[in-house]
Amino acid sequence: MFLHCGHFQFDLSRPLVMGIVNVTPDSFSDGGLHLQRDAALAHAHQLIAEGADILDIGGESTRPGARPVSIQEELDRVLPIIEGLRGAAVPISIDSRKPEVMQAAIAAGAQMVNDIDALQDAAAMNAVAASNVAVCMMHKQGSPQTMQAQPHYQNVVAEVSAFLRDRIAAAEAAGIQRKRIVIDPGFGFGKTLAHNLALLRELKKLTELGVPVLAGLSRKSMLGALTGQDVGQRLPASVAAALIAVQHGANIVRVHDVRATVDALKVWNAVNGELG
Ligand code: HH2
Repeated sequence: MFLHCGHFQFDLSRPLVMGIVNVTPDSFSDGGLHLQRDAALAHAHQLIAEGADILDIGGESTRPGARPVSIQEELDRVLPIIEGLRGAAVPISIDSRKPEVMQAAIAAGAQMVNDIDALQDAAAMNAVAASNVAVCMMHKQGSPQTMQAQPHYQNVVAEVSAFLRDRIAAAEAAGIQRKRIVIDPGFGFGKTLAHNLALLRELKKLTELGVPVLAGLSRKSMLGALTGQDVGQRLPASVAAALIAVQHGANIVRVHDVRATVDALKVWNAVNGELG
């Protein structure tokens, strides 16, 4: 299986690590845009040195109950980082659900769009279709403000899979080739602990849709629920979750702790896949 992100190509014979670079005031010392830019760029370069295969740049927190950010505010946060990473050794993904931000990010050099709304906005679909970038389409139930209120499914795995199948079809109909498409069950996005565990246990079912599967479990509250650890103490649980996701078919893991995840996957690769 292949993934084309702009001029980057991955053959997916080994799992990829997507490193998270948050450019939100709460994620770095709140010292204004300039300091924020320098801190985010330094962090991005560190993640590349640690072995990240893709960097995911986000300017809006999607945590349950998070405050929405204006288009301009999001652009002011992410564009300087994307521009600063032009020519980097790895593709840059823009984590946004705003078509205007996607478009500006692509123009600034992003090679992937990570959309938690799965391109359900026609303008977002068009922005990706009109380019050669990859896209990650994620499932969620409800909006980040309300999604954890009362998630409900008859069969979470079947429903998430059906949704993602429809999104793949819609993207292909809009002219986005399969080799550019990634899907994601959206751990924690309108899901109880039991829903998240069912999705992780049966992640293989999503691989049957024939496109790469991305799993984002890093530091999530489900790991807090399982371990009793605060968000800053969830590294061991996050590495375990990433490995389990890969074991169950994930092609890409989206993580904060790149070095630890890369090391864990080296062990996985040596036993199960390609060496190195
Ligand atoms: N999770 C978050 C954000 N973006 N994108 C994809 N494709 N999959 C995910 O699971 C996913 C995502 C979580 O958002 P946030 O609360 O902003 O935390 P962070 O970006 O630090 O993970």
